[in-house]
Amino acid sequence: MKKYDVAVVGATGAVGQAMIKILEQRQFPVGNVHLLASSRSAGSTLKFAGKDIVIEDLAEFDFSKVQIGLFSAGGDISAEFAPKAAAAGCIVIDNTSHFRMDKDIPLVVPEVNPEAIADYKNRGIIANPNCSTIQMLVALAPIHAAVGIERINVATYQAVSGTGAPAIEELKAQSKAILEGEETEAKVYPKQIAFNVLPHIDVFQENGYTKEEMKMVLETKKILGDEAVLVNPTCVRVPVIYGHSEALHIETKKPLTPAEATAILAKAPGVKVLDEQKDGGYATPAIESEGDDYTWVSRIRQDISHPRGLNLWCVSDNVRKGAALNSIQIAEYLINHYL
Ligand code: NAP
Ligand code: 12T
Repeated sequence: MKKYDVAVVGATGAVGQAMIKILEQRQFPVGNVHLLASSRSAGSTLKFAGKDIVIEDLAEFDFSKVQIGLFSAGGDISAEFAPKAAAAGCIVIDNTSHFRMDKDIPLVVPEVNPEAIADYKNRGIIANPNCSTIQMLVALAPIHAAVGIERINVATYQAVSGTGAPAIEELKAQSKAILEGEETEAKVYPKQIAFNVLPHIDVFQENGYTKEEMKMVLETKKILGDEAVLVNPTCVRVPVIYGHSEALHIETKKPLTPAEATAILAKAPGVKVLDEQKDGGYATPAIESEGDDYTWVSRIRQDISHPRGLNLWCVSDNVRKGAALNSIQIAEYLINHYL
């Protein structure tokens, strides 16, 4: 079997660590692997497939050594190094928001618009969408394809792992301090996240929405190829470590009963329906989604205030399907169809 040399950029981070684990678990045909991070980590080692691999400094890496680069070291890093890597012949799959809305860069959820991957030829870069957009579209694209969706109202309940390893530490440290009756310290988030919720993810925009909310609006239109679809988001951080949840309220073009929606979703790729309408008969981030590849859908029911309204609850591991797994699915499609 043909093998591909792969660079993981941001290998020490929350997403990079998940990338390494998923490359191993899915037996991606990796030839040589290069684990890249900042000069702070260069020289120390990480394990890949049972071997110790020395971390290399991104700033000094020669991207002509690899065919695929999985980038998750922040938008500024991608802005500088992704075009350089692409110029050296490495195809970049980028997890940051930097290139997502560029017209000539494909923005891909493999269950939804894999055909867009063909456009990697434009600039040698493929963008991975935002975690909240990915799981929402895995759940809603099959309904959009069947009956059309006019409008999506969504409230998210997002895990701290979305912000990276330091945020996971902050939630744990604050939780411990509170349980021990001590003062808490907030560094990563502007207010205490333990035993609290913050209606704020990413930076505030001029229109009063946050950047995370606007990603959901703009990325949804691009991925569905439907400029008319309306998205009204509120993004909220909750004290969960892994797994984002979303309350989805949709208005379809043609009416769709909850039973019909359930039948569509039961056959949809990447979706698992858990909707027993009894105590515990629904998906939760810490129990069902953590470490799992599926987008779980529960609480499928008629909007009692709207004739073409449907409500759903969806949960997915934000670091896996929301970032690392989605990128590696893109890489698999790329090698199977184009390389
Ligand atoms: P993290 O845990 O804080 O890790 C950051 C990683 O970036 C570390 O490996 C770090 O290496 C590396 N890095 C930082 N500065 C660098 C530099 N100057 N040169 C080379 N490497 C550098 O963050 P994370 O959660 O893994 O997220 C990383 C990025 O992925 C985010 O900024 C975001 O853009 C993207 N992301 C996307 C999604 C999504 O929705 N698709 C979700 C989460 C994250 P050191 O250990 O050497 O500092
Ligand atoms: N600020 O990739 O904080 O656009 O949870 C993903 C997650 C940005 C992104 C977060 C973020 C992204 C977060």
